[in-house]
Amino acid sequence: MTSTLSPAQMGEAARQILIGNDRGGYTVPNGRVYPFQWNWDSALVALGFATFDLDRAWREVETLFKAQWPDGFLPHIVFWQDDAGYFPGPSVWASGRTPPTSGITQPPVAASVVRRLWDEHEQAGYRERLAVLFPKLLAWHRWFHQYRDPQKKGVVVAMHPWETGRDNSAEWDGPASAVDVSRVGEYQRRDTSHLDQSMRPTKLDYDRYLAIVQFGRASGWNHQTITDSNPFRVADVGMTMILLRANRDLLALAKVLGDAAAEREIQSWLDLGPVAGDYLWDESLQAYGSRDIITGKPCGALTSGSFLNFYGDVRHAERDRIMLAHAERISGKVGHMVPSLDPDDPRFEPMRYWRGPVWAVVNFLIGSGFAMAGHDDWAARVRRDTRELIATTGFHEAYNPLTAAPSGGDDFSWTAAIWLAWAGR
Ligand code: 9WN
Repeated sequence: MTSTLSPAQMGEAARQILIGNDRGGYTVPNGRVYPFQWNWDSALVALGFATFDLDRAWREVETLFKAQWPDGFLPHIVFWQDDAGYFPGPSVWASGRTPPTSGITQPPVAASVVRRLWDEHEQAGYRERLAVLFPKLLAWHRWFHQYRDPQKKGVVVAMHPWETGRDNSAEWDGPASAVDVSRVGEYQRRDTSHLDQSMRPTKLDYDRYLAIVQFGRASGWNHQTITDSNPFRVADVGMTMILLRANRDLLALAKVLGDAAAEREIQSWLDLGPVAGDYLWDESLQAYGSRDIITGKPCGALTSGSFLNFYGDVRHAERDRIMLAHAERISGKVGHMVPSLDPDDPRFEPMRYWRGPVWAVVNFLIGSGFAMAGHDDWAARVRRDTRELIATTGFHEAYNPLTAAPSGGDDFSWTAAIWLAWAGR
């Protein structure tokens, strides 16, 4: 696919990807590499469906919530059917649930998606579906505040790099180095049989991923045990800002439904926003960043997650100015914003997954944040760069910020969805 396609042809190609990856009520991120339902992929994919099939969009989110656990937890993968093409599959997670699921979660974008479905599309006929989804969303957010914010700072503590959705970000290198990998044992990765190893996390990364899964599994996926003693516990700037935004959106939905008790509860979470902002501001980096809550140390990396402060509506005049100066500096180094790692960081690798490549979905969140904060030039820049990357190269998983070359899988559902809902509009 190249830029020779007209906008109408691009739209049709995007719709065909969603239709092709639809497995009946849920959409796989990519048929070969990721053959299950992923949490934040699915929610964002609903925005794409909403541009041509609103009922199907609501159904995507409803299907995801069918896998919610009784305590409100919403898993990062739902294994509606087994498939040997991905590792680790349901038998490794051993969640003991029906349907089988993983035991970790992912960035909570669902409430923000549901608010958009409600606000920007046909409402007639959807109020009852909103009323059914709302308590499920509320329960998931309550679960985050109960189990993932032990210090009550309004942050989200990720218990696994996979939870952040930014798997091998340089932020996790320090905290993950404390994870004991001596008893991981033999295993066979499947990702590297589909994709070039140079675009994927390393063997050491995978050993650590597996060791953390083994800890959770040994606990019987007991969320309190995980909160207290998981070997990896990091306040993630990305998930924190995404939950803050999602809480604002959930509050708006509580108002639609006239649920005053929920409004009060959600407002109490939002009141912690400035506390979270202070905790995640890294003085030596002069940027927002993640922080290891076991050692108390900042992770020391400026990533695309850092720019979600605007999306999270954590406002602070001086820090906002500094973040915009970072955007200016970085945009002078890469052809396409927003790289997943600062190109001035020695660990920057423009083709290796979350250590450099640009992700259309993250650009959508960052761009939306810039727009909400009134930084229209930056919002336009990020959207234009996303459009160019997709139009020039196709609907890939991610893109090299220097050359626009594709990184990872092709025919990617959420990239197609972001084209339909935002970048290609
Ligand atoms: C592990 C599906 C998912 C995304 C994540 C992305 C990648 C999985 C993997 O793919 O993670 O969850 O095996 O690499 O990092 O953000 O949800 O697209």
